Amino acid sequence: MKSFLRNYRFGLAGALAALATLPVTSTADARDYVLLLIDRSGSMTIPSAGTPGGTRWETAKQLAISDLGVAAADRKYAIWTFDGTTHVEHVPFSDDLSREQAQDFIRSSPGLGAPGSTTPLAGAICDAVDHMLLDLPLAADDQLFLNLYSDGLENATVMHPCEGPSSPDHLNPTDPDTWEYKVFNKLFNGDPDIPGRVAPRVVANAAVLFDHEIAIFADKQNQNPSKSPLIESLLREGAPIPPDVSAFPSRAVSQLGQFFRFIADKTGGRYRAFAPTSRLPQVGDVNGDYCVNKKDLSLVTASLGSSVDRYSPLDPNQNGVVDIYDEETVKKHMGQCKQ
Ligand SMILES: [Ca+2]
Ligand SMILES: [Ca+2]
Repeated sequence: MKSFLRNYRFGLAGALAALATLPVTSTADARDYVLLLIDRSGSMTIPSAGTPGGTRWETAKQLAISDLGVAAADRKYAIWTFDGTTHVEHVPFSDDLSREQAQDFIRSSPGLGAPGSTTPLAGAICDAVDHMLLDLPLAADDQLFLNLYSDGLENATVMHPCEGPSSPDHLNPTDPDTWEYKVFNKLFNGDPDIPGRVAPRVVANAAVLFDHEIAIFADKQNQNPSKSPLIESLLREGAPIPPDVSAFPSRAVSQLGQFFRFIADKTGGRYRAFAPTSRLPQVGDVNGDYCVNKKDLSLVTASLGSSVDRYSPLDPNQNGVVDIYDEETVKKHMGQCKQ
């Protein structure tokens, strides 16, 4: 089993490495499809001190609004949430909202509604991938982005091809019963039951709203399991506590975040983790100082035309090239800072 896992990972790594050596083929008429998938489960009501509004839910919405500030040649948006046992399609691609209209929708009331209930994470990811792969009039150069905002523990996907128990460490894609295995496969090749060995079509950008307390308290679960914030968040969702969760060591809880890192890394996307006190990113900031100023513009201007990895901060629109739209993103947010 371990050798299979090793081969699986090396196979993907090899495919991605081969892709990285290819010339960038982005064309002027290529279109981006960005599906924002936001966790609306009950645990998203947990306080998040760094955010105006004060909850993970508000943080997730602010991150989505910020990510919508990225300029691109031709970009279409869909906005989904998930809770209960399925996803909710608030804005379909066919509405053809501008990025400003999409931002306004998220800010609006009732907009995305309010969080509550359980977390059908696996089914929501798989449904989103299916929608993009099967329902869109895709051209070869079109890019597909799945922007996921979640605090992330699957506990409610039922009667679904991606249904399954949690992997004990959330990182073992070789156990064909688990939801992680099925989500990996769905992202990598469109089929939840066939291990991915080809370059993924969908780029997953994963933002995880993480609570360091979970890892700290998880070590003490055997002594006082009811005090675990992770378990309390599940109880808040009205979800049963899966046996593997009640037995989580802190290492494994940390690997919950690793699941999101894994899907982002292996699909060429971005992984970001936010603790309750984390500063949120400033769109247009390419040097990591949380402000947009002439330094950012100089960095982008000096690199115009350069090929970069899609997770490079110099490439906000993630098309693998520092282009005039990246420059536009910086200019549009000039002077803005995140505290
Ligand atoms: Ca900056
Ligand atoms: Ca770019």
